[in-house]
Amino acid sequence: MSGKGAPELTVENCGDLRVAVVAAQWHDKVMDGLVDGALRALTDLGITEPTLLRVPGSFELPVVAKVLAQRGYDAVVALGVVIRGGTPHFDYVCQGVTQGLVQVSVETGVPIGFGVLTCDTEEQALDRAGLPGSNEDKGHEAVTAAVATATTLRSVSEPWR
Ligand code: DLZ
Repeated sequence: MSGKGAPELTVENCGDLRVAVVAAQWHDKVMDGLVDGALRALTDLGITEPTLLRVPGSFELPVVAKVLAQRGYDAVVALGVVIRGGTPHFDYVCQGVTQGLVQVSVETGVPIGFGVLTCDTEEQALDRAGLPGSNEDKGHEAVTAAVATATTLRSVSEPWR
């Protein structure tokens, strides 16, 4: 999957949204880039007081995302990095976190930004982490997508007659 074809999102009237970021701690250099990108995106959008929580690994992201969604946040952004090793563990962690986050989002109706990198190598992850020299900024993208979706949901949840 390449980053080509990504939309230029315009998100407006979102400064009042309550947004939480939950971030894993494995692969700290990559995570620093993802978290910085996410916080930069929130500042760009005028969202000044986000909540930032840390969990040990990506596998722990869905449970915390679910509680945040249930506590009234308008959008939650999950950040993590899973790098393939020599065992099938990679597949189980990737499957668990991806399916878990989709389930949380669909069951709660709260958009979850998917900022979890699943890479074969650390080099691939660094290239997507929004660091100096990276080609992509997935933390920033995940925030923008989640907030854009929250504004879309708000537009259909307000009474129109
Ligand atoms: C165990 C594990 C491994 C091998 N690799 C990663 C990884 O690359 N990225 C990540 O976020 N977490 C990893 N973990 C930890 C699991 O996500 C989880 O924290 C532990 O299995 C404890 O539940």
